[in-house]
Amino acid sequence: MMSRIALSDAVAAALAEGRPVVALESTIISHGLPRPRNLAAARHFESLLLGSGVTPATIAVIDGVARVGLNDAQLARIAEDPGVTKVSVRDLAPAMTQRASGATTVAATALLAHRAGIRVFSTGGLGGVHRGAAQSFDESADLVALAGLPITVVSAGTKSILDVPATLERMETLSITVLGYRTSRYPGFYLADSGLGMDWRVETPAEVVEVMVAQDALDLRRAILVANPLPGEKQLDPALHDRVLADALGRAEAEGVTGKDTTPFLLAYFREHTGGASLEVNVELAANNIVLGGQIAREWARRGA
Ligand code: PSU
Ligand code: MN
Repeated sequence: MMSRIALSDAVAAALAEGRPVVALESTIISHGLPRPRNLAAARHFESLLLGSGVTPATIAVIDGVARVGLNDAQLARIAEDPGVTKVSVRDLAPAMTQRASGATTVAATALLAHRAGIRVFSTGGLGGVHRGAAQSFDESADLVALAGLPITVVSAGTKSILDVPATLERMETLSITVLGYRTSRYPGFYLADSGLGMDWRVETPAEVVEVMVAQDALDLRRAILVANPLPGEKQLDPALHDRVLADALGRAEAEGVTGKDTTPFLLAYFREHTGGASLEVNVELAANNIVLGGQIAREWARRGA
């Protein structure tokens, strides 16, 4: 297995020396953010970690090679090549055998990060249960993947384009531990508060690491979701949000958008109809999660756990 996954020299050295590493997904670059902002954002995300002594490991499949840690040309390829597809867990093996290039979702990124020995992963917002899933069965593979991988994922909650209460119910069923970071209100991606509560709250990266250690002691191989809201003053205007969301869902239905195209479609709709404000919020919340992921990874490395 390992022979099919290529670690960059920087990531391999950091892991071998017990230094902190944070995994980053690439679908947010290829399908979540528009060109050319996506490449600038991808570089910015890496620089946030490098600046605090943490090694970034952006993950993607490039010409059939599953790569953990990308160089700048590979980052640019993900950002700029329209032939780069969205690769989830089930797509990994055929993408590799057919020498395809794909940006990895949260699910596929978490899998490759875990196989490489990385414990902390920062993203924007996870996939979840889509609205209307009772009919369409559209539930992101992110949830099932995280249910089976011992990795700590920092995210700004569940995208408000999804059915957030149903997503929390599924995470309970799948036994994904949810920790509110300095909040008891489950964050709503573009919004600081989804309107739903959480059972567990932590105040520090060290507390997150204690939960990781306790889960390891129980041999509980499931993800820990650290739900990290944007500060209230940085969230999208809630009235604008609610209006655009209703329109976006209507357009998706009218245009017959389904399956893996749904999330990119809704995110793009938001961008166009908020005058780019949702884009700024998306970059901001991802950066916020990357900073916290770096702090957790540093604490994890410090404990030598
Ligand atoms: N969060 C973002 N932007 C994104 C995504 C999440 O801020 O583009 C991507 C992630 O890669 C996630 C995927 O895994 O959307 C979920 O897609 P789906 O709903 O098709 O599973
Ligand atoms: Mn889906």
